[in-house]
Amino acid sequence: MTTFDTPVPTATAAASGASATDRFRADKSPYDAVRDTPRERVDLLAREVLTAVHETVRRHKVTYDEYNALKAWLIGVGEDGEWPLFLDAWVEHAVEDVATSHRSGNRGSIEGPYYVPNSPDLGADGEMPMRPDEQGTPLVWNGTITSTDGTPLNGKVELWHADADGFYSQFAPGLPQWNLRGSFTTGPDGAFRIRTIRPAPYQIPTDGSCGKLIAAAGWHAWRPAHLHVKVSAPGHELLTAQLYFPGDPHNDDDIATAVKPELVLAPVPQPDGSEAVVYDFVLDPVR
Ligand code: MBD
Ligand code: FE
Repeated sequence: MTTFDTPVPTATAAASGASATDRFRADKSPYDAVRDTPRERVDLLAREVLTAVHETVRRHKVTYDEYNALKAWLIGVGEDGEWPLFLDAWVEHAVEDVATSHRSGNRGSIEGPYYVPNSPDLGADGEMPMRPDEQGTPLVWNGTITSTDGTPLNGKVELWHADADGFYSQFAPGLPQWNLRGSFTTGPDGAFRIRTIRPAPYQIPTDGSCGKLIAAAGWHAWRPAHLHVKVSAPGHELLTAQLYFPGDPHNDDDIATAVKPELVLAPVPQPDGSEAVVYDFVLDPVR
């Protein structure tokens, strides 16, 4: 089944799901939010979601077999560690839309399950950590961070993305810890220059419970190729976004519903085979 001279990373749903679950739990703020949400709010939201479920059951005459299939599937999502994946793929986009609707700067997109804080600081101009033989078209990205009034900002771009096989470091085995994860800090001119490679389109793990839902419903598992960023500056709202590439067949058909037209890059092929791109960020001051 395998050859022994070429180790091929096998990313299982259970392994990347367990990593995503551990990563989420390591950050205490979600549990603070559980404690801090008022009883009236929990009552309202929980009751409304349950009522929507009851209405679906009645409207479509859901059977006991279907109810038990749901129960088995929900148990499996937890066992596979896929709650972060499930929620970020099918729910987060609506939360993101509400959370950023007031902004006049960039609004961004969902975070997804694979962010890791404190990636290596590479200054204002640097190359993402990558293997010597990292595959993929080289991408050189020039940009600035400014405030909504045009003032350049001393800020930070945290960038993380999959490799040319669609794998994220720290969630798939066999990759260096910080592969394709880095932080770029801007000076007083707000400018940064990032060298990386173009990631591949990404298929969410198909061997776990999310994959079973996708197969059972006849959906597909693809996200278009994307770069993830968190852009921050003192006194400004944190921007979480993703950037996409023109012509990707899944830009119009993203399993996570996270593509917006203003997030599609316009890379320009260069004589040396690389691509150059300009993309700037505008942050809203904290209200
Ligand atoms: C990803 O890489 C991702 O960005 C999202 C939103 C969901 C699953 C995998
Ligand atoms: Fe992603």
